[in-house]
Amino acid sequence: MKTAFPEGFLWGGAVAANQCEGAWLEDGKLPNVTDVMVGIGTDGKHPGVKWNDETGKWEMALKDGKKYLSHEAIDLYHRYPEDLKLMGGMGFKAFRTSIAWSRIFPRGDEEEPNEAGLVYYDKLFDEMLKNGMQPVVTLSHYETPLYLVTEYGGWKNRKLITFFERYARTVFERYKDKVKYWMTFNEINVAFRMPFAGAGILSDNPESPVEALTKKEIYQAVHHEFVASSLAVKACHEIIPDAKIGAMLTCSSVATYPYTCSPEDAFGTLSYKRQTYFFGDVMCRGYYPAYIYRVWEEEDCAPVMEQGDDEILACYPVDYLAFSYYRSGVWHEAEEKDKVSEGSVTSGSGTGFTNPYLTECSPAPWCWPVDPKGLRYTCNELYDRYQIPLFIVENGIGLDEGPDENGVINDPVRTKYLEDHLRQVAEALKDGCDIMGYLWWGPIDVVSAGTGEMKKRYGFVYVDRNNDGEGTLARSKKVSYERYKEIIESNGAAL
Ligand code: BGP
Repeated sequence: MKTAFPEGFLWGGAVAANQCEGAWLEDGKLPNVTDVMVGIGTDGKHPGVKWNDETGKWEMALKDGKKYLSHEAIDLYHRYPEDLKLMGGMGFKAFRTSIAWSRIFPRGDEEEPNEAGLVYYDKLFDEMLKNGMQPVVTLSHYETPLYLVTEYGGWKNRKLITFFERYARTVFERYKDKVKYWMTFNEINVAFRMPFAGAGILSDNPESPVEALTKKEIYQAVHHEFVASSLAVKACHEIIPDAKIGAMLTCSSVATYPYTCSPEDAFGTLSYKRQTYFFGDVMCRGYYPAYIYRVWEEEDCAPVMEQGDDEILACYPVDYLAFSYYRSGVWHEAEEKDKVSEGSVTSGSGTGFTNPYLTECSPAPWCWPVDPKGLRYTCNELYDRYQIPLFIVENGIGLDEGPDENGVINDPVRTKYLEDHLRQVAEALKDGCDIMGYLWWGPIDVVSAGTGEMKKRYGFVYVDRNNDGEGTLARSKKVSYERYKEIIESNGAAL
């Protein structure tokens, strides 16, 4: 059987420490930013922090009556041998997770790492390798240590570059023989839409932790992240010469289509897409794109840069571009431009207008439009623009499901989503796009990042836990499990 997928294609799945590990304060770990939010979408703008008048600083203040499901999550921290065996059972070649930065440097500013945290990831990566999977590791998946935010102001503060570089060098040294695929910041381009989760920053306004942040502050934080990311690329190449390190962006917004063929909608779409490209342009090309200088000048929001920063960006661009893709969007200039002028660079996937040409969407209340061809479109756009390898590190559909009376979890919608998207990946490969691999988001049910629910399930493996936090945590295979296995076994020929 013929397949478009190259030999060595990295088939697999992806999760993030904060959505699956649980054990949020175990073995020396301290909170990170996502630990004080139920969901980054639901209370990202009003996280569990309060202003302390005496110290003049923010401090953690979890909200009464809220369920922070991620604190225990699916307890992967203790159950990883069983879980990784299940992943290996599908024939995964790669498994993506993040290192929880605050397991390694609990506050974030220590000189020495926490050995217990390092030991945990040693065991986790060994187990992945034992089950035939290459670890693919994100250095921070919305996981800035909270202490760095409350004490230092998060990424607004240039000191975080030093702390991040120390952390990156520590884990590169420790795992250099085990991990050959790295990424710096998960979905770095959400910084404007979700500044606390994405860029680990809070305002200095006691009334408004997030909404009072200025654009200038966000550009500043992002600039620091860019420099930190480049220094991590440098360190990775020095310490692990045979490793690859990438940028990671949410690229659902790359598949944004003009609502009409009016030049207004066409240019509006371009401007909207630039809110995502901005991040790729700096990290893949190594310099700020021309169009951003106009924004900085007109809106007086240019970040302060130090001498030598441009050289760091230029010398250490990323090796590949990793991205998530879930859905496409529609841009209607007349309706959307007000929202844009409020938020200028508000990247991520705007919901936009309903696309009448798309007939499927994920179930309510999430309602994400399903657009497999949008994935081919995205691959082509990104490859045309950057000409570096692409890595699809998140794609999937969240469904509310459970076992039927016979204990079977039948999920044909997930299987169809998987097949339809993979067929479009095959098309993109035929188009000439260089794609390293495809990782399904949440191959085992995890806590949703956006809403903090268990109910929004992406897995081929079901986890018995509900939105109230009840359940045995037992794992069981859904029907889609065998189909993904078959596709992987045939290297895509069975599609
Ligand atoms: C991406 C995040 C993931 C993930 C996924 C699905 O933006 O990188 O962490 O969870 O989206 O989103 P959700 O969990 O909100 O359905």
